Amino acid sequence: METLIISPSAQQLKQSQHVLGGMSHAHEFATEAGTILQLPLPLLEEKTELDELFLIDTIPVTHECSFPRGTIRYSNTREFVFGYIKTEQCSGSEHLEEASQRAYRAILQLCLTLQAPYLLRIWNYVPHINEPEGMIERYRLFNIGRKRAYDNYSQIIKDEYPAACALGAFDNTFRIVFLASTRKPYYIENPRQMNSSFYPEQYGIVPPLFSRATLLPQVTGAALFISGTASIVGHESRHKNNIQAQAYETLKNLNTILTQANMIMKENRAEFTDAQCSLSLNELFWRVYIRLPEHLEIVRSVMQRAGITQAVYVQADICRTELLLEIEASANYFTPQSGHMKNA
Ligand code: 3EB
Repeated sequence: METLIISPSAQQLKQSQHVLGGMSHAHEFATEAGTILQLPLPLLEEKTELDELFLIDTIPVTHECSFPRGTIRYSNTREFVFGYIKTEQCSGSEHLEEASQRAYRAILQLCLTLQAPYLLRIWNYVPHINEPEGMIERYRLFNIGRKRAYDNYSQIIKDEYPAACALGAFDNTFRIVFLASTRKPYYIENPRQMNSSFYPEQYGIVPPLFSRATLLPQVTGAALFISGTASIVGHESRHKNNIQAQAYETLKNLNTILTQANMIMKENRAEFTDAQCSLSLNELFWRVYIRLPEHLEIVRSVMQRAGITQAVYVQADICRTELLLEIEASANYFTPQSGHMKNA
């Protein structure tokens, strides 16, 4: 069985480790290997470990092809595929709803073809996400396209969805990044938040489809992917115009999601080969999306008070206009035998 390890840098690759792919904020990325997406969002703080890389213990093969409206690039092994699809969204180009549906169908078809039907994580970067196109907000059009594609592929995706995030992009490139596996993850919800597929229609006639986290059992423990998480309780946005209160509410949600993951680890010890069954907030790798750069200091001090230092802060628009930040995280649970250092 292959092992996927999440890492914030490619500095200390072991002999047997290869970069499957990942996301980088670094201006230049040293290795040509794998599929690396340079995130086009402004970085709010310079630091050394800026990446979210997926390392793998077999040699991946990388493919890139262009099609009339964009490119798809991916790297895969027998058990994993990581890739992205990029589409230019210029004036007069296809409607976002169409673009979203077409991109999602391409991803789902690829995963089906590669026999890696379980999407673990999707990152969506939608140009001008809060702006209307015609009468409807672009995020809502994006949601319509996503659901149409998922409905077309109900043989591989139904009722349970990958962990995800949806942010704005400041350029005209619509990017969807994905990680899929041959193995099925646990899908985790947050008891403080409504399952997004049941959101009422005030947020759009078609709901966003994602779970709050996914947890993949591995020989070395598990990989955890926590979705973009915001100041939402039930289905309602909380603390309009109050960045500090939104940051605290978001951390409460994240803490609850992590507790759910830790619980699954405890309840399924055997499957997780006796891995450490509890991670704390400071052992995760964090990415914090902030709408207004001037809020950086307030958000960072809330994070630091929660003991979180391994965080990358970037500027992005959030999918609901009243939300001022969104936070996501990933981490490895390790077994004592796996010979890995802890995340932190
Ligand atoms: C929320 O909880 C905030 O549309 O894929 C978070 C994660 C959010 C994923 C998505 C949206 C998405 O509804 C927004």
